[in-house]
Amino acid sequence: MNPNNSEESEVALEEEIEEYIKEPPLFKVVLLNDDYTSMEFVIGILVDIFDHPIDKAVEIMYAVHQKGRGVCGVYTYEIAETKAMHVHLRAKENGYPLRAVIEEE
Ligand code: TYC
Repeated sequence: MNPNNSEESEVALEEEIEEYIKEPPLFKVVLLNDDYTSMEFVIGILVDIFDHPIDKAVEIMYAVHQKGRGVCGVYTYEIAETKAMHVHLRAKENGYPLRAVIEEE
């Protein structure tokens, strides 16, 4: 880039500003059904890790149970990754195979 070209530097500055103000990408945390994890355990996960009220947690759990998968929340990348990690840690501690995956919106 030519430092004496004000038009070029203006475009570069505009690009930099646009990058700075852009909303971060969002990621869904998707819970997967399995045949072994107890319904109560999944409801506990949805309440404790995803902050759903109990009635909503029951609704999501049944939707995942019936459809095979379901969104439990939408977050920025690090938060989505951390929540999925907590699901796996807690499932492992309790001997369940429960899985959560993250998908860009
Ligand atoms: N299918 C499980 C059962 O019948 C319940 C379940 C629901 C498991 C949702 C995982 O993400 C899940 N005990």
